[in-house]
Amino acid sequence: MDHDSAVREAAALLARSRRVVVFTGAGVSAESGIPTFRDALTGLWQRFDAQSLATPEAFRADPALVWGWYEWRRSAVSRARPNPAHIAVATIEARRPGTVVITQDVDDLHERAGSATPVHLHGSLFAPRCFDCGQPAPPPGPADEPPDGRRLEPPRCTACSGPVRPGVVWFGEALPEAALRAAAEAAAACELLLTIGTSGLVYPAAEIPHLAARAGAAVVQLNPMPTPLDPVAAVSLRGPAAQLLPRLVDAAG
Ligand code: BJW
Ligand code: ZN
Repeated sequence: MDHDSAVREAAALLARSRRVVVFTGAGVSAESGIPTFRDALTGLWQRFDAQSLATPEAFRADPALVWGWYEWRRSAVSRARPNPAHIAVATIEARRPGTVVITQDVDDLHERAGSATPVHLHGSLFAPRCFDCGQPAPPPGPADEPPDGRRLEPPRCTACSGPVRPGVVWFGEALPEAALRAAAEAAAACELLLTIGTSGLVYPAAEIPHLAARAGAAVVQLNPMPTPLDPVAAVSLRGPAAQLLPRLVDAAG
């Protein structure tokens, strides 16, 4: 299928669907300048891959390394702006009340584009808590721009003086129960699921598009690269989300 007919077919699916789920990954924020999770790291962190830093074991072994990496990312997100893909997602929601946005991203770019209550499956960069006792910690002040490659000692918990950690879900940790339940329910009940900018490699989140497909929904994928979600996608639009999604949304009306 050529590009234009794929956009037309995806737009026709969107136009006739009332219950829509938008499922996003790091690729939706790529054109806001936020590196995807599986991009190569820079600075101090170039010796690591992101997967090796996003674990409780890494934090336990070297809290300053991991906290510094997350503060560097938080500062990049704070300086970034939502891109046309985030805005197109919010437009889908505005035109189809009942749309559920489910994101694996720990940034706040969906919210800043106008999405009301995206379901965050992997937590948030803006909700730190104590590593030892779980007490929420005040969000650190506005993220200054830390020089790329700075280790940073995490703040200490006011209740138990344990180290404060980012409020994200690391490998081996359970996803927030309410968010996972809401995502699974929405996927099981939707007519159309748009999966945007995710490699579809990380479980249980990657189960969500499969669940929707098994329940009879059409799955439309936007990604410049092939992914393991290709087999369940009725239409795969190969290209950057910030270009393709606004076209799709305009064509669907
Ligand atoms: C563009 C673009 C553009 C580029 N436009 N697109 C079943 C099978 C195998 C393994 C497991 C399994 N079940 C569980 C596991 C283990 C593990 C796992 O999945 N491992 C796999 C890697 C093999 N899962 C877990 O450990 C999970 N926990 C768990 O299972 O707990 C069990 C438990 C139960 C009860 C009690 C206790 C335990 C937790 C997973 C947490 C994942 N966390 C991270 C880090 C979050 C914090 C942080 O950001 O630092 O979440 S990992 C990372 O991957 C991050 C992302 O949200 C997630 C998904 O990545 P995403 O978004 O898909 O990004 P990329 O970079 O992979 O892909 C970007 C895509 O964009 C690419 O396809 C590009 O082509 C595309 N793109 N430019 C559109 N312009
Ligand atoms: Zn504590």
